[in-house]
Amino acid sequence: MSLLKQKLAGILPDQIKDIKAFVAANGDKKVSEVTLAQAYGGIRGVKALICDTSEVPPDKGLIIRGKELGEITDKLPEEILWLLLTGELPNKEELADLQADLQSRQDVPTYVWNILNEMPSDSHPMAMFNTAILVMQRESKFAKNYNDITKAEYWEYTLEDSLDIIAKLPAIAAFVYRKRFDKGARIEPKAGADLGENYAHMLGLNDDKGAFANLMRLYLTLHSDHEGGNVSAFSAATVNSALSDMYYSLTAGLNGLAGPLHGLANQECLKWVLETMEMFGGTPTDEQIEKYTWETLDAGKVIPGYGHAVLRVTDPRFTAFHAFGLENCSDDPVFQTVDRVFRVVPEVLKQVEKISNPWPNVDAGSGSLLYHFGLKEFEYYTVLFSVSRAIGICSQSVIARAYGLPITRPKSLPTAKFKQLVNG
Ligand code: CMX
Repeated sequence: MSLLKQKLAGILPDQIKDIKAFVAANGDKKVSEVTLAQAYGGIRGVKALICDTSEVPPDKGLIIRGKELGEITDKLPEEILWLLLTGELPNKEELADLQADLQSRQDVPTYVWNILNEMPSDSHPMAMFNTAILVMQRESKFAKNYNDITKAEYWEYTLEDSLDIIAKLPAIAAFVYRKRFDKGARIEPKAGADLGENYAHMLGLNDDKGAFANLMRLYLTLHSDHEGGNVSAFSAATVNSALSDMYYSLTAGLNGLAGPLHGLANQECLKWVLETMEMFGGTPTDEQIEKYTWETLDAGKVIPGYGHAVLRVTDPRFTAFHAFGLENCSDDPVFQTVDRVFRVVPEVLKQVEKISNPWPNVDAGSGSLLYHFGLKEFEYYTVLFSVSRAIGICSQSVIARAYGLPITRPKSLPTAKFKQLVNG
């Protein structure tokens, strides 16, 4: 048994007992109320979901298992996976065991390459990536064993599927890139490389100094989890609550990530930055950025990479990417533009009354760093986000199955019934 599974088998029973007792003693206590505006407003702020892997306080941003992001940006994605699942960072032996386990699972079935090769050449990279995951559903150990296992064992098979998927995603994502953008033959994984390093290697971009591998590690760490209510995590959790296996659940979540108001914003954001540069013939001045920001808003469009449904401060994930940019590509004109946009756009958005949060989110800067290292096909960026988000979605699902959370089923009402409720 892997050390991760041993660890979880050791800690979960007490956690489950504690939760059962907590709910039994306090089940009728009120924790949230729902206003009509919330019902018609994307259920914002209603506290009705459980997520023990991470939390996003509006004034702080992402906290993973009690650790603020600034404390863990130097960690490997594998360490973050362990942290999300167990609540602790792994020691050296545990990390090595997890890495060896993932490496033993990284072979991708040949039919995945065949199916990707047959997809239309103008397919969106996210459609290719999600198709590849979904077509592997036949490998699900949860689905294969469902009729023979007890509810108490669900988490173990969800963990098995999760590790199988997470281990394969870098190779699949790298192939989607090389295939979709005519970059040449598929590159085999590098023996002994960690997840981020291997992903960078298989993408096949020039990385003499290893800085791109570092960016991939950071990228996979920063996007991994963002509590339970975001579209990708919530969609995946809802599907998983029906006991659909991880292949079905993860693709459901990642299909949500493919939307322009969620993960696709990173591609939109770089597009907006490059448009600004093209319009003004190079790195624009503050005044030019301000002008283009107003033009975008007046045209009824959003400024991608800015605003957030929960956050009310600069996203610490943006801060981490920004720090990486200052260290690794401060003389790059695209990064310089992102830096300038960061100075100007919040001041403009503050003047628009309806906007709750004028500050940059995770997507505002990451594209410029990828662009710097030659990953210029911004339609691909949400795939990168997905490889990382899979780590959080899978972790949340393992925990949810361990807690035995039931099928998700909030109550909906027709507008006429809401009118009756409000008017008495
Ligand atoms: N530019 C222009 N208008 C914006 C805006 C922005 N960056 N952020 C919010 N607004 C607008 C909203 O569109 C909304 O307008 P309407 O009432 O006319 O529809 C209004 O301000 C109020 O929105 P809000 O309460 O501030 O924000 P929401 O919780 O409704 O939406 C988000 C949050 C992220 C969808 C929104 O800020 C947005 O569209 N940002 C740009 C896209 C983006 O960067 N998305 C990535 C988010 C991170 C992620 O999930 O990956």
